Amino acid sequence: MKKKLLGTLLSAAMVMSLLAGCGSTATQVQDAAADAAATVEDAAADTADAAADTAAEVVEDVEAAADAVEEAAGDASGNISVGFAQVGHESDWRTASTKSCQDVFSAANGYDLSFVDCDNDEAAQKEAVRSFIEQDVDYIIIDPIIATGWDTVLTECEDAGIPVIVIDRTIDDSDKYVSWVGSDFLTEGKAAGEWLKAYAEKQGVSEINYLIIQGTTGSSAQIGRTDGFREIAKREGWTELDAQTGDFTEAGGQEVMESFCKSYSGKFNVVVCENDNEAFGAMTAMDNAGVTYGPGNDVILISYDACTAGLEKVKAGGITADFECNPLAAPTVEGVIKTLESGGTPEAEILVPDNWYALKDQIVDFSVDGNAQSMIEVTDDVIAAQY
Ligand code: GYE
Repeated sequence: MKKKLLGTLLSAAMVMSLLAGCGSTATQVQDAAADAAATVEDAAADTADAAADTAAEVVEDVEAAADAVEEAAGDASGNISVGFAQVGHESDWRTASTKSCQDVFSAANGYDLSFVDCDNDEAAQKEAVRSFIEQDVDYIIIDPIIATGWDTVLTECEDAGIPVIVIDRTIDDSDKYVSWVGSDFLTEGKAAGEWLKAYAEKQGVSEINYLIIQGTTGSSAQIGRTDGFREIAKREGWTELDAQTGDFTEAGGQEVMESFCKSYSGKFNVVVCENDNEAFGAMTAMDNAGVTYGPGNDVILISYDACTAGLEKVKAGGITADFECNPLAAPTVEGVIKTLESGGTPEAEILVPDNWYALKDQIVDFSVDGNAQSMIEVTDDVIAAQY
């Protein structure tokens, strides 16, 4: 608009001067005026284009300089940038895991942490990893929601030269990561099964009809716990009435247990919940259905995780035995990063040890794969010391 206005004003001025100075015919004057206007407009357009080009170049230069300053500042701070693609916020265990990571990878400890809660969405988790590649972080930590579907994005991390550390759940279809740090879910499942065998014998319970409320389908925590428990169940000839996922949530546990109470009323004497939050939901459902559980009652209730709230339910006589999964793996992950920073090679698999918990009368001797296990009696002090 401005360009046009300028052109028109200049053209008018030239027409006036032609009319005054040369005494030409009207047509000649009009033609000359049109030519002059076109020339001025072209010139104005060229000038504006050149100015726009220069402005764009200046903006680019300024942006590049800002990036360089930012990078230099980051390097100067000496901070290590870490992207963590967390599963979600489905359970007490997850809350403890997130807190542990945020505490360890804090600015005070020399880290810039990009934390993404993936809300149990597999696609969102892959996108989070890709956003860390875009940010060019120094390390990527992944707690894989499910165990498969990882090779493509891990190849992208490898191509970008960013080391990946897997925490908690495992990846089964790719080996493009430096280390895995977590618990042995298969052993947890077997421990629950072997404990049940010994405890049922002690109680004189000869027939076992069990239900499983499983974790997120396809997660290694679900697969390991289910497989481990089933291995013992099969060997002992127990009957599995049903297995359904409660997605590691309290609401999911309650919903599944409500349907189990209707479908298998009076037929089950063991309920296995693959985490504490599902057990809390199952307890509500059993309360509503008038089913009693815990030591000395109709149903033996087995759970995994053994976070504070879970141990409180053991102490209160609700959960019969609780098989821990330690969520505090972040300090070990930091050890892996420190090893890499100093040019070393970290171990490919680092196991976080777990404990098994019950009240005194539910503590029995048992072995897993020939290894004698010990249990911890749940007391107020034990609960207070738990995460
Ligand atoms: O048992 C459950 C959580 O991956 C081991 O995920 C973890 C499991 C944990 O939601 O509570």
